[in-house]
Amino acid sequence: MLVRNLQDAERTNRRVVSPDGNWESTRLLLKDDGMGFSFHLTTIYEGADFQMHYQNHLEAVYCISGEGEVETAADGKVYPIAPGTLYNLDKHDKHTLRAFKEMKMACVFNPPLNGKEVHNAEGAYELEAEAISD
Ligand code: 9YT
Repeated sequence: MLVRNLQDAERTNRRVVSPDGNWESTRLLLKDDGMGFSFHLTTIYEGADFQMHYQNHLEAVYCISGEGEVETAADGKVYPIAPGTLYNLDKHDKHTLRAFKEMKMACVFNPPLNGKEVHNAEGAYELEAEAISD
């Protein structure tokens, strides 16, 4: 059995702060844990408005708190985000995420992240990023 606590993890290098100033993410489960996915608690800062394109990953994102929207680039559709919303990038959808109020999100990535990923110029994560060490 593997048990971790968010407050404990936030005090380690599992907490990754994006250099773009849009978000931070505490990565509670990573590739090395062998679950086949990674699981993160992510904060999207109020006012964030940025594009992502996870060409190498699928991601499910569940909103715990806050308010915002996600827009898919291919068709311009805008989906409101509120507590209880789950959006899924099932087609590696290029998208823009906007936070009107700070949002707390639970995120699952397949394949799992290694640990230290931050977005590259295209808004994707590389597959061979460095792992974190506890
Ligand atoms: C919702 C989203 O994709 N935010 C960017 C951070 C990402 N969830 C992560 O690395 O945990």
